[in-house]
Amino acid sequence: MERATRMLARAKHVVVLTGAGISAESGIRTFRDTMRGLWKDFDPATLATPEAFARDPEVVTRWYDHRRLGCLAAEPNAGHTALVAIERGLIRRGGRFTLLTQNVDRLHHRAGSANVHELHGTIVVWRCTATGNELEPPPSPFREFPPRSAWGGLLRPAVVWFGEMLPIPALDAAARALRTCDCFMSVGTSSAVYPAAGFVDLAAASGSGTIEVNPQETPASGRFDVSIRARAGAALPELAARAFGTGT
Ligand code: BV8
Repeated sequence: MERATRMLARAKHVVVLTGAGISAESGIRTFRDTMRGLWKDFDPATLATPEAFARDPEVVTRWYDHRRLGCLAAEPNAGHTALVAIERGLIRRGGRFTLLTQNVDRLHHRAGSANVHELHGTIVVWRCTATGNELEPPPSPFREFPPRSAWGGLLRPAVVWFGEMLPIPALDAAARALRTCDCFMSVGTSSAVYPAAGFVDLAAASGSGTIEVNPQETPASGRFDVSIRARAGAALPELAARAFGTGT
């Protein structure tokens, strides 16, 4: 924790990558945790694909609507608010902060993070597959599955499925930030999904210090300078307080 605090306290440009683990303490099941109840027999990795949507749009849209309502009902937790404190602390002292998230739940935005890039899109916005038009459905379940837009096409969540390209603006922002950062922190991700799982290597190649925050060891743990075995909701507020003297 001391080494990570020093890296953060000295940093001019911090890049943070987050995964489902930072939202676990908000009650949102992580991507690879087996889900309970209705969805316990479904493998997320097979449902989060264009092929699954083409094969069974009803099951896929029911799964995503179930998750969408869970995300809308959730609240940001101490981990999310600590990242806001770190961002504001850095800006106060003339530094820069870039948040790259794999999460689709919009909790970073709701916590108050300003410079957020959604690498895998967001579940709160849905897209008409006929016109490409996007909309933000109300916080109530769709009435029909698969849902259809007013333009007549099937609606799908505006997330990035496996085999789909990430949004170019988010990828560009990530590439630019990873070239110039001097402190890279990966929080709550199993480092299983690319290209995000390779960001630690890009940051290290730019001479950046690298920190992982995860209660479990991951396949990438050995590639970080510092690996903090702790929950995001515990480690991030402590890092924010030690490095920036701020509460969350
Ligand atoms: C692409 C959809 C170009 C929305 C998701 C090399 C380069 C490029 C691509 C590939 C490549 N190799 C393979 C690929 C293909 C593929 C891929 O990576 N496959 C993997 C399985 C090998 N990548 C792609 O297809 C990407 N597209 O690159 O386009 C292209 C196109 C075609 C062919 C090649 C290249 C698209 C990737 C996006 C896929 N969509 N989600 C949704 O339904 O959510 S990814 C999905 O996994 C989620 O978005 C999630 O965010 C992401 C990563 O998972 P995690 O966030 O890490 O969550 P997980 O449950 O795994 O882990 C949680 C962690 O939290 C755990 O470690 C746990 O210990 C920890 N934790 C728990 N509690 C806490 C905690 N940590 C802290 N505090 C706590 N309290």
